[in-house]
Amino acid sequence: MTLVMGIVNVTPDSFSDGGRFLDPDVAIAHARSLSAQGADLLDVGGESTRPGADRIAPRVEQQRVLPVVEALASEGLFVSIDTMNAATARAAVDAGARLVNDVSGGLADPDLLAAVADTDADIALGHWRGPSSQMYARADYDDVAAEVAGELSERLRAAEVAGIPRERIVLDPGIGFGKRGVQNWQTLRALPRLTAVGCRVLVGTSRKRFLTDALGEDADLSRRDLATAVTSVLAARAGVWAVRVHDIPTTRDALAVARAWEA
Ligand code: PMM
Repeated sequence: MTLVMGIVNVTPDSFSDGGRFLDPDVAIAHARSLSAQGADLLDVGGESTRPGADRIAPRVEQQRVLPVVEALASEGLFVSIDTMNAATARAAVDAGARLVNDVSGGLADPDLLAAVADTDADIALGHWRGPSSQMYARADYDDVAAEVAGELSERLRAAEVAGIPRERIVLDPGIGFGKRGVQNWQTLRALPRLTAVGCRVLVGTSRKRFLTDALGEDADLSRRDLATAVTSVLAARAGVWAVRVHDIPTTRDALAVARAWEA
């Protein structure tokens, strides 16, 4: 059964919820409510990856996320840390995180893979072609599906060489990361190619801009949760392990309906 990962952005500037949960107590309360709504795991992030975003110091990132990770993990919740920094990954695992979610697939910080290898945590490796400040600088592909699968296989190999066994590795095609509109749809259509690699796969489409290709340019954020639920169901049918979403009830309902259809 596909798991639902709830998004907890402790940032001032994430594209759909920036600034809403910057206070740790507000972020913790939000995460608890996502859990009560049925999120299977909670992805806590302190650095926005919205297109154009600048990097922040790991110290600032840790001030934002560590109190939240610690509080949620101490309640027995399954916490993932969304970070590209080895030091933050290490500190978050010490605070109880069980999954390190690196959208850069270990490329942004050359120490991250070895840092995770030293722990018992799992790792999600995202497909990434450079920082958010230059999000679309390398969004050129001859065959986006093949290139995403090929580049992720290289990151998988790098993680294994660093000492992380395959059972602890999750692959993520990085929807919206270095990919423009149609390239995201082509990547999603080819998800079975990624699930065939044999690792667990994670997919995040939630509220992302490419959804307006289907909904129309004027589809604001409030109209994107249903579209997210549909793409999440289609991803589940392609065999993914988890979907990363903001709105838990809509996606959970959609997944339940799809399961009833298939039962
Ligand atoms: N997308 C965002 C942030 N973190 N992590 C993974 N594994 N996959 C994603 O697609 C992903 C991610 C950006 O979205 P947000 O700003 O709404 O959190």
